[in-house]
Amino acid sequence: MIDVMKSRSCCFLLLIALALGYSTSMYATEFPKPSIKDISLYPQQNTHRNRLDLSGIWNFQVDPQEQGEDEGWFNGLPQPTSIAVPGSWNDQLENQHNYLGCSWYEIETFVPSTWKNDQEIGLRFGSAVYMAKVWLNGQPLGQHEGGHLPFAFSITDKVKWNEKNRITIMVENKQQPDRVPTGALVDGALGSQNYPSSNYDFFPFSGLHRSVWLYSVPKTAHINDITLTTTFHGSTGIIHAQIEKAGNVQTGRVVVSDKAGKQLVVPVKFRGNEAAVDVEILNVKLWNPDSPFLYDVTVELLNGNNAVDSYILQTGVRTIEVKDDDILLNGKPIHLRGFGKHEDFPIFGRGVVQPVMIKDFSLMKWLGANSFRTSHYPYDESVYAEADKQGILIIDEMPSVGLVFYDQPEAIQRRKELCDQMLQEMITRDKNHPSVIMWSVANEPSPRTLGANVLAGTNDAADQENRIAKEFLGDLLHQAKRLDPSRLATFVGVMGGPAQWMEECDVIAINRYYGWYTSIGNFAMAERYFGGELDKLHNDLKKPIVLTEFGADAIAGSHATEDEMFSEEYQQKMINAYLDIANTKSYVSGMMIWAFADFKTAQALMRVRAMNLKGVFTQDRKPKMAAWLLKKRWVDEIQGNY
Ligand code: BDP
Repeated sequence: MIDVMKSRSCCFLLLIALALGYSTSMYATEFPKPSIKDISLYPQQNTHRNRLDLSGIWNFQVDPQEQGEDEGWFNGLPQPTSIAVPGSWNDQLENQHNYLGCSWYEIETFVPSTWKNDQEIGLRFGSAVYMAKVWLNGQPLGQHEGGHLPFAFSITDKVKWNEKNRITIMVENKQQPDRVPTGALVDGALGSQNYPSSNYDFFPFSGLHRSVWLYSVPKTAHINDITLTTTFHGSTGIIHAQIEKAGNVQTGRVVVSDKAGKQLVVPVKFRGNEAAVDVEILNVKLWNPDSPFLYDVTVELLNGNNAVDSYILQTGVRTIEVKDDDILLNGKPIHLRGFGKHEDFPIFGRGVVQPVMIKDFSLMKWLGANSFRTSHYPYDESVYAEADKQGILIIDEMPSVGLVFYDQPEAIQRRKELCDQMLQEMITRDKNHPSVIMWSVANEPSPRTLGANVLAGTNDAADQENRIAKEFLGDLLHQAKRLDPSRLATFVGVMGGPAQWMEECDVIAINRYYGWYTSIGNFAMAERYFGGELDKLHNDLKKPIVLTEFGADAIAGSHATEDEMFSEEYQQKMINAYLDIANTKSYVSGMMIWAFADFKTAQALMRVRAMNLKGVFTQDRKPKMAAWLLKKRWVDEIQGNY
């Protein structure tokens, strides 16, 4: 499947290049790229598999002159300091907040000797923002581009037994226009108006943001990949399992069990390395936000009667589709009530903080939310597992924020290659979570006319930009549907962006800021524009609409008796007004407030103290007035339906 995608996207890139009169050039790689297949099954500890979390204090050294590779720092850092992993480096060490250049991490560890016999060993990084090169015992393992998504290398032949192994990773997060997310763009929407300069509105936190795992799987035979999809007919549920394995066994079994201990066992027969089975569940308990019922699905490889490998997933039986103006979960219309969020917390930066993750779910439940979008990148794996358990729906967004289609063809082509890779990585990683109902392939791809320093362009230039944008985004949407026909696909449209770009989306997802960036302080005008635009969009595109962002900055504790920006009252009034208008439009299938909590940004005139203050909670999760409003509206509203 991945090969088909690759060839399609190559054709697409070639077409762009030919249309624009440029020749294609491949980017040279000195270090091999990891295989995307290796991230499909999260490291698991069970009878047959092992894992060792390398989170903790690592050695660290910045390398602003980029001399480390020449000087062989992969054989030992010359002057290391300490750093915690996971966690962004920016706020752990003084004078590094704005440093985005090369930095080196190093740790020494034994590999458990019990893994020596009949185990294949891997090394997996959950997220290295943005570009990473990895060495084991001074030998290059490979490189990976793109933060927020995992990568893994097989290290079986390189492990030293009964002595320490040195793992070294060099990471850099330079903001460049041909990267995804898109870095500094002279005439981007944010222009060079922020520091550090990027074409997106969150701080470019850098480093190892998620766990690093050593893991092992049985060498003679192991499961490489499992894809679960579900459906139901009447009261019978079906879990369809597609399995890929390596090694010389030809049989296996799938065991589905519920919490009461009831088990269904279906034998598996491989043809080559692949097999597919359906497990039928009578009197199925469907998964939905009111009752997020999960089944354990255990896949085993058998040698005779003996299991030689196993992997356990939890899944919920549910369907998701669009019909006319509705999003249907299990055949019933669903209204998304939720937020756009960020992974962001003081000092941790974008590093995973599990108490905050749990707190966020608790707060979402407290105010009656049923959904969120992983703006603007896939989140830590633990977030999805929790959403599965708690019945929270996710729009899973890849890191393609700040895309433009009017700069150098080479840059557009390179971003497309990266988007293709990231889409495959995201779907490979997250495809088995019932909570994920929709893929978002981009946030606010922007036309040139929204740029900060735009000079008038020609009509031809605008036509060309539209053509490229539609093909670029259309191809990503098609790829998402091809890789995963069981979910919806969309991208999030920017205010002022062309509606025609969104024609291929299953759901129209838009961000709107009437009353904030336009019609400032004028609620009546904001309401008129907003309502009018919704009707027009629906009339043109005839699909359900989800507002994926709307809101206003509010400084916690700032109050006003009249409409005044940055006061808590203004934020609350604006959110209330948008929700009221949406309630009058039957085609609006969701309202997601921007944002869940205040978060760190680059420095800019619009961002006091380098913070985006549109959170309904503060960065340390204290409610503003808007949170109480939502609780009132949503907890009342949800009585009896999800
Ligand atoms: C939207 C972006 C989001 C920003 C938000 C804002 O999608 O990342 O943080 O605007 O300006 O355009 O607050």
